[in-house]
Amino acid sequence: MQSTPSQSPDLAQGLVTRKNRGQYLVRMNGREVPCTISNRLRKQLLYPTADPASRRRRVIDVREIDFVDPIAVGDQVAFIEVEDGTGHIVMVLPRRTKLSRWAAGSAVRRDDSALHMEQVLVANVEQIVLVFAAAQPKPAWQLLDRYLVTAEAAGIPALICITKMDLVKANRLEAALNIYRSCGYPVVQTSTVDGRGIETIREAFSGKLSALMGKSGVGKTSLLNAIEPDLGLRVNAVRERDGKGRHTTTHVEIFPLSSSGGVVDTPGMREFALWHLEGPEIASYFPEMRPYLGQCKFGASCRHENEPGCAIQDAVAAGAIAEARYQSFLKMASE
Ligand SMILES: Nc1nc2c(ncn2[C@@H]2O[C@H](COP(=O)(O)OP(=O)(O)OP(=O)(O)O)[C@@H](O)[C@H]2O)c(=O)[nH]1
Ligand SMILES: [Mg+2]
Ligand SMILES: [Zn+2]
Repeated sequence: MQSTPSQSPDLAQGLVTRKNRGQYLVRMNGREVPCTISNRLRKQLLYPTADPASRRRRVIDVREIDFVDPIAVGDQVAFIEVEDGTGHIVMVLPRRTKLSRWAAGSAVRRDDSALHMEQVLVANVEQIVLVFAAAQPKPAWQLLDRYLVTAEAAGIPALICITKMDLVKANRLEAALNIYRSCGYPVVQTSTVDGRGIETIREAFSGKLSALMGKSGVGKTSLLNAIEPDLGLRVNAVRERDGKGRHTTTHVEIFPLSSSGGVVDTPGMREFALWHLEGPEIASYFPEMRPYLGQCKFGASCRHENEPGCAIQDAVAAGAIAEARYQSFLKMASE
């Protein structure tokens, strides 16, 4: 094992906010230090992430790992400062959370389990903010359910933000939103037109690293601008630089907030959402289903579809689990 930064006074520590082709921007005390890592460290860091089921464990050739970067945006890294103002990363600190997908290119190498590798898109996210509009476009609850499952699977708290509240009557969405509240998810309703909820959402973003998820047009940029003037502009500028067809290269960048938190906009979220989930396992990512797990007649083998004596189906019939949420579960479990 390598020593910790505190044992090595010559090491600096910072947050990876952005990266591009082996170059990492590391934020430390408000300053951004361009950093690199050695190929040797690249291999060392990568090795432990190879599929543990593989009996042919080996260090993977550097040329094969171009697409699987051992350092993710959001990582805390220790680095040696070089005289020219750049840095050399020597260690990645343990991750508290990660949002991942399979590495691009792994599908063509399915026969070689050593290449079934996880690509961490963002590390250490502390909160996922799911942004949906009250109208224009109207809320897609099934998509919200998918995002919530993603957050649950990653072990990251979720917050639901309903924007454009000025476009609907205040109680218009209460029935739907109460379902989510009763599952334990906080809901904040905002409008950048009349200003409601902005102070609440600003506080919710403060002091932590948040990932935004939400379709185009729901008002993410407007919301960020309301929280902090020009933050939304910075996020949008990056999107333009990136272009629209960004389904392969997923550009991820952390935007620091003046409140000491940060925001990461994650354009590729949709595709990797359920990257490692299996059918029945998904029920455990619906908090309201958890109390019933293990109580079905067929135990752990129950798929909660049309089996007799299913505790989940009984709870749906009794109104203890919302029908709409159960339908979302069935859809996800059958994929
Ligand atoms: N009435 C109303 N309109 C809003 C509100 N917030 C945003 N809009 C409008 O909704 C449209 C889309 O807003 P954006 O903030 O650009 O949406 P976005 O989620 O950033 O969209 P992408 O960048 O494409 O992902 C714009 O025309 C905004 O003016 C709101 O609270 N109320
Ligand atoms: Mg935007
Ligand atoms: Zn069941």
